Amino acid sequence: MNKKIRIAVQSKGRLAKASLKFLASLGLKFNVEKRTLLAKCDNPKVEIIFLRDDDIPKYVEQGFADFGIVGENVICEKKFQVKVVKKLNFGLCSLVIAVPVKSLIKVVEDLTGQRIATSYPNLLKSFLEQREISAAVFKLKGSVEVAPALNFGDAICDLTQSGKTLKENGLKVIDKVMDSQAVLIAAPLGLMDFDFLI
Ligand code: PRT
Ligand code: ZN
Repeated sequence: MNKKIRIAVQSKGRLAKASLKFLASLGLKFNVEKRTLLAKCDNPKVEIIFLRDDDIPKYVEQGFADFGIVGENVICEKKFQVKVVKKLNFGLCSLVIAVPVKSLIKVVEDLTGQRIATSYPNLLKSFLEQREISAAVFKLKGSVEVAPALNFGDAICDLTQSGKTLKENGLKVIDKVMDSQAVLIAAPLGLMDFDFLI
C-alpha cells in the first residue's frame, strides 16, 4: 500500500490528549511539540491532522482524512456519512435534559409547550418526536446551562460528565437522550489495509 493514511484529531479540547495517547498506543510516533496543522509520524505512511472537533467528520466524510477521532454526539447530531470503526472508551459523557431544581417540570412529558435550549437540536428533536412531546427547541452554541437563569428556556439539553456544571447552575437531570464517547471513524468507502487501527 503506497497511500498515506491521514488521521484527524481534535487540536485542543477534551479529546485532544486522549486521542494522541490512543494513537501512540498503536505504536505511532509523532512530534507533538512542533505541532502544526499536520504532524508527520515516524511511520512515513501516516500523518496526523489537527482540527476543531466539529470539522473532523466532514474531513473524513469527504475523504480528506481516512480516519478521525470525535465524540459520538457530534456525528449523531449532524448524521455524517461515516463508519464508526471503534469505540475508544474515553470522552465519556451523556446528553441529558435538565431543569432548574425548583421547576414544576418533573418528567419529560411536562415539557409539552415549554422552551428547551440546546447545542444539539437534531438529537433533541428526534428524542421529543419519539416521546410525542411538542416543545420549542432553541439552538445555542455554548454556555447552555445558564439559559434557564436568564429566562431563555425552561429546560436545557446538554452534555454532562461529572454533573458539576449542572449543579453549579441549579439544574437537575430529568432524562437522558444518549450516552456518548470518543469513537474512531472512517470514510464510508471501505477500510482496506488499515487493520492495524482496528
Ligand atoms: O474547539 P473544538 O470545537 O474542537 O472543541 P469543543 O469546545 O466543541 O469541544 P470540547 O473539547 O468541549 O468537547 C469535545 C468532546 O468531548 C465533546 O463533543 C464530547 O464528545 C466530549 N465530552 C466529554 C464533553 C464532556 N465530556 C463535557 N463535560 N464535551 C463537553 N462537556 C461539557 C458539558 O457540556 C459541560 O458544559 O463540559 C461541561 C462540564 O461538564 P461536567 O458535567 O463535568 O461539569
Ligand atoms: Zn467543537
